[in-house]
Amino acid sequence: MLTRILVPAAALLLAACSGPAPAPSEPAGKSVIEVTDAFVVKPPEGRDVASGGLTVSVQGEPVDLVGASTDAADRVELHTMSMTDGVMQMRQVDKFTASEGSPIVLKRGGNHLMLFGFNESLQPGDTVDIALEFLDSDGASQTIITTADVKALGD
Ligand SMILES: [Cu+2]
Repeated sequence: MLTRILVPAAALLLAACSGPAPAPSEPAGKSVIEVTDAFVVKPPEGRDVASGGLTVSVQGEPVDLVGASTDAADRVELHTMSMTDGVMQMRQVDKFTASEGSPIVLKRGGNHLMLFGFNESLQPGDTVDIALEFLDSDGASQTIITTADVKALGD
C-alpha cells in the first residue's frame, strides 16, 4: 500500500525536475517603490534600543521589505507587535510585503523597525539615513535609502 502511494509521488518529482526550463526572467524594475514618513524615536536616557517607522508604497508587482541597516545603529530588525492577554509582544519577522493599495505601514504601537545599538548622541531634530532592502517576486533586489527624522519619545 505504502509503495503504491510513494511511486507516483516519486514519478511526479522526476517530472517536475525534467520540465521545461523556466522562461528568462523579466528585467528588474517592475515595481516602483516609494518610502515616506520615516522616523526613529530617540530612546530614553541610558537605553540604546530605538523604534522606528515608515510607509512603503508600491506600484506594479508586490515587493518584500527584507532588511534594513543604518550607520546610526548596530543592527536593524523588522518587528511585529501584538497584544496577548494584555501583554505587548514583539516578534522579529523576515519580511513585510507591500502591494498596490496595501502599503507597509510601520509605526508606534504596530509593526515597526527596531534599531539596536542606536547612536546616543543623536538628538530630536537630527536625521539618519536608513537603507532598506527589497526583493521582488523574481528575487531581484532593490535598495532604497530613506532619511528618517529623529523624534523625541513623546512626539
Ligand atoms: Cu520591537
